[in-house]
Amino acid sequence: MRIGVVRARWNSHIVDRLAQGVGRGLASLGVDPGDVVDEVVPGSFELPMGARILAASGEVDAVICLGCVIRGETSHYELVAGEAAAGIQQVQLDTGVPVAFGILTTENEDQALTRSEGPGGHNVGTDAAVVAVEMARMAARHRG
Ligand code: DLZ
Repeated sequence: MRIGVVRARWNSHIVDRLAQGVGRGLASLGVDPGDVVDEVVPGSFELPMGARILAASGEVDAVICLGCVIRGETSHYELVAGEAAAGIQQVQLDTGVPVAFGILTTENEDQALTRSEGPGGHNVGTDAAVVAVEMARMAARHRG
């Protein structure tokens, strides 16, 4: 199984933690690191386009999008987060390649740290890895 990971450069200190969670999640599910295609895009707004490029390439069985949009830091919060979510859904429905939503949308940086494996938290990147593999396996089972 080959997995594409598209990361936003915005809030990279948080997104890097999500990427580590993805790595651990994929490894625990038996995905070889050599079968992971990594790409970086400027921000979460560009994640759907990055996902579409990978999904359409035929190189990967699923894509994981990683980003972090913090409300307190942007007046564009609703726009960036909403367009990223809608775009990702559109890409997976249009291409038939599963795209996992690993974007943190939080009120502040503390919440983002907790959800990327801060104290008492978990890692949303790991969740996204599990989703990507589950959906890729489902797609493979039903491929005609
Ligand atoms: C412009 C912007 C702002 C204000 N905030 C964020 C953010 O919190 N998280 C994120 O991933 N990206 C942000 N961006 C950048 C946009 O996603 C996009 O890269 C630019 O608007 C250029 O299209």
